[in-house]
Amino acid sequence: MNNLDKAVDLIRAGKRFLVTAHASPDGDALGSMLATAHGLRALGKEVVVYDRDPAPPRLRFLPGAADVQVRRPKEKFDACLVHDCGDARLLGEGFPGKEVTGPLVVLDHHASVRPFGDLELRDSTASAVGVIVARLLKALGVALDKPIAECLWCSLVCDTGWFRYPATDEETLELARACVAAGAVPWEFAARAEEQQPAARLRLLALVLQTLEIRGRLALLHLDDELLAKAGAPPEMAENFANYARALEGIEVGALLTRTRKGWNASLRSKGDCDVGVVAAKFEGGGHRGAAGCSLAVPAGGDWTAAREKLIAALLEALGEPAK
Ligand SMILES: [Mn+2]
Repeated sequence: MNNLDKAVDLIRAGKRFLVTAHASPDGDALGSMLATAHGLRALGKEVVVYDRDPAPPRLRFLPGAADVQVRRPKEKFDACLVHDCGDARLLGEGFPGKEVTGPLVVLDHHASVRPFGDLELRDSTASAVGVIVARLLKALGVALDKPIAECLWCSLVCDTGWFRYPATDEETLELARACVAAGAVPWEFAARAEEQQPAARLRLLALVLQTLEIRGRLALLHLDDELLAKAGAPPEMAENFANYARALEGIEVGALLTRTRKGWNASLRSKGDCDVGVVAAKFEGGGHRGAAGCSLAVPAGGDWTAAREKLIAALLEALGEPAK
């Protein structure tokens, strides 16, 4: 029996399910877990959607997004479906134990992972977790209705960069077509998710772009509390700013290095042979070949510049560039 069939049996046999995703959910995490939640409810199941953090404001219009519970569940579930998460630590501190969650069914597409599920629906070739959710819902006989289609659309669009990243394949586009047929409206999603940006985000971008530093085929951007305060923006507004660094001519890897209270956070993007997921894994982070993230703690009294150079040296090494 394959894992998909096992998951179908587990879901058919259960009544109450916890549905979750990695902390600080992005469009794929949020869209895929909400699609699962709608699908399970369509089967008459009781569902609690939990995440350590609420849906990002720009995606709170998605059906069900406002109901994501951040209070830690205490009741017992028959099983827990975990989305877009290659490492249990990414669920965040305080994630409930098995006595609450029941067995963990992991739906994920990360390649660099520490598997932790009791049942894994893992496919590193899937362009978004929404693709894996769609397979599961199809196997369960759940029809694609409008709320499911809108959530899956969000998952697809966010993780494929509007259908352009390398994992975008026929299955992705066929699912996208099915979502539109079921009522997802591409421009409606775009207009709400991307054409309502707070001015503070653009102000922050303008400040961050001025920090550009180029080292061979590596382009670096910098972010810290001072820039955030100047722009009046929260740090999550800088999501995907590293894409601007990657998009430069002659550059293969773009990185946004954020100085936090605890150390450096690196948001990494690659467009060539350099696998930034592998680099991030060296610092206990993770992600994909083309997009990954990691952190490097700086202890009190530690050397911030040296820590930053350590990250940069790892990137230059992965790029085959001489460190200087
Ligand atoms: Mn994802």
